[in-house]
Amino acid sequence: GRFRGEIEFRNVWFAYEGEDWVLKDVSFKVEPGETVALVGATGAGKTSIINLICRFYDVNRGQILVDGVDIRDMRQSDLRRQIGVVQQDVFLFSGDIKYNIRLNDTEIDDEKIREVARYTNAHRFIETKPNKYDEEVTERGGTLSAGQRQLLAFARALAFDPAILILDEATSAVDTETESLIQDALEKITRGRTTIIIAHRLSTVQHADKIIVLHKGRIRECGTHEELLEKRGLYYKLYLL
Ligand code: DGT
Ligand code: MG
Repeated sequence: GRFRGEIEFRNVWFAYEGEDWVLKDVSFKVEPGETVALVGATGAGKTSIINLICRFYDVNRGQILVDGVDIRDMRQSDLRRQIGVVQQDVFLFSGDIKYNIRLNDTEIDDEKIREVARYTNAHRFIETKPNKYDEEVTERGGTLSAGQRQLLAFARALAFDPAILILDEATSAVDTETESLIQDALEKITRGRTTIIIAHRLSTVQHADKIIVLHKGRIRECGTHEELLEKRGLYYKLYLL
């Protein structure tokens, strides 16, 4: 069945093969349906947290639980369906637009593909292509602009109606027109899902239920936008920049 979407890090330590600690004793909990923002300077460890939730890597010490279960005890296929990820770099496959939304999951039929493309505001640009949903793209994008690739990435991430949505700088490389299309869809897209947002622009994270501030692999502060401003700590400094 569908996950509830609770995420918990318990004393997580992580290093990439043979290197220094990238995450040091990181603990936090995200309730189902909450929106949490991860902020911090470049190299602070934000994307590494995402890499661990998706099990691109495993923790060295500690535990990551989703709905109370250690993700190492879960099936990769469940994790893949229940966690939708949009990153700054979109990976495309040579094939048509439909394939790039559903990938190898043949249970996502044409109707479902259209539905999710409408939902994420990708449908409009797809309709402008000569072959519409059958338009061929290449790994490098072909006729698609950066913004169009990003809209496809949103459609792909949401195709399985995931309980958890992760956005890592998902709009930082797109044109302003695409950004407003994404912004328009964002409230609808994140409703009813646990959402983790990473964005350099702090204006997009200030409405999060909770903001986690990372500094050199450790959690330095955690709270709402107002609480963190009042604290006059690291978030306050980042916000003033
Ligand atoms: P950003 O995206 O520039 O704002 O930075 P973060 O906060 O996303 O940082 P992150 O997690 O990408 O990097 C944390 C540290 O880990 C940093 O020293 C670079 C290093 N690192 C990141 N990805 C990899 C990787 O794939 N392999 C290795 N060996 N190191 C990595
Ligand atoms: Mg990053």
